[in-house]
Amino acid sequence: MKLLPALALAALLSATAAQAAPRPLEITRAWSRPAVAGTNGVGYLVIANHTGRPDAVTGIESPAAAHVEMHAMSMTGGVMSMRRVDKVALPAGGSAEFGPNGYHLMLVGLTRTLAVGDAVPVTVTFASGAKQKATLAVALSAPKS
Ligand SMILES: [Cu+2]
Repeated sequence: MKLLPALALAALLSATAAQAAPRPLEITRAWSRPAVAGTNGVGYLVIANHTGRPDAVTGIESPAAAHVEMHAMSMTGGVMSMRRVDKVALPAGGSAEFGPNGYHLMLVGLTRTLAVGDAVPVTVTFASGAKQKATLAVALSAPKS
C-alpha cells in the first residue's frame, strides 16, 4: 500500500521531466541592432549546451549578410579592439554568450536594412555537425529574457 503511490509518483515525475526536457542545444536572447544595408550589423545570442558533451560553435550564416563572423572583443590599455575567432567553446552543461561585451556576431555586408521589429534568420553550425536555426529580433536593447 505504501509502495504503489511512490511508484506512481516516480512514473509521473519522469514523464513530466521527459516532457519538459530542454532542446539539446538551446538558443535564447537572440537579437540584433538597427543597421543600414551595405554596412555591418551585429548579432547577439546565448547558446546553452544540454547535450552532456562538449561542443563548439564553428560557423554562423544568414541570408541577411554576405557572411557572418564571430568576433571577440577585448580592452587593452583602455582601447577596445576586436578580432575574428573560428571557434567558440561550448562546454558540456555550459553555455556560450554572444553579447555587447565579449563575443559577438558581425553581420558583414548586410543585404538589407535592419529596422526595429525586423527578424533576421541565422543558422548556427556546431563542431559536432549539429545545425540550429534562430531568429535575431532587431531592437535597440537586449530582450528581457
Ligand atoms: Cu566585431
